[in-house]
Amino acid sequence: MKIVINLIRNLLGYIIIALDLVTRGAKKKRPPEQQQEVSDELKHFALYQFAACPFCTKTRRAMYKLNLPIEKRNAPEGSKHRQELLEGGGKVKVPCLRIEKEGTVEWMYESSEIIRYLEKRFA
Ligand SMILES: N[C@@H](CCC(=O)N[C@@H](CS)C(=O)NCC(=O)O)C(=O)O
Repeated sequence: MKIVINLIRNLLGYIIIALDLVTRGAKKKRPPEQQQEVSDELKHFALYQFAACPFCTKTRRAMYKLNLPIEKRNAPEGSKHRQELLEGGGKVKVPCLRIEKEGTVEWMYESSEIIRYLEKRFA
């Protein structure tokens, strides 16, 4: 039964990914130097995610629209990224944005909060 539920969940997840791909439109354009600055800043960011998670798709969509090349780290069962997420953030829940600044690390959960933060900082 669990297999069937996971299958349906993944199928829906991939349908949402496909819908996102065809409706996402254009990404934000910045002058090259400004985009380079943003990209450099984003080297301290990583998004822990599952490929077919709808909350992750929503977050990736916002990242795409804001033109934010943030490293994505898949965290399936048994992966080292899942272990990092558990040990660093305290729970396995995605999406989670890892933000490193001045030697400290923040683990931000909740897609809406992550998107709000990125929009405020990079829009
Ligand atoms: N309210 C959260 C929901 C996130 C959520 O439910 N994520 C699921 C995946 S779609 C999860 O991480 N579940 C834990 C697990 O599957 O181990 C958000 O908007 O980010």
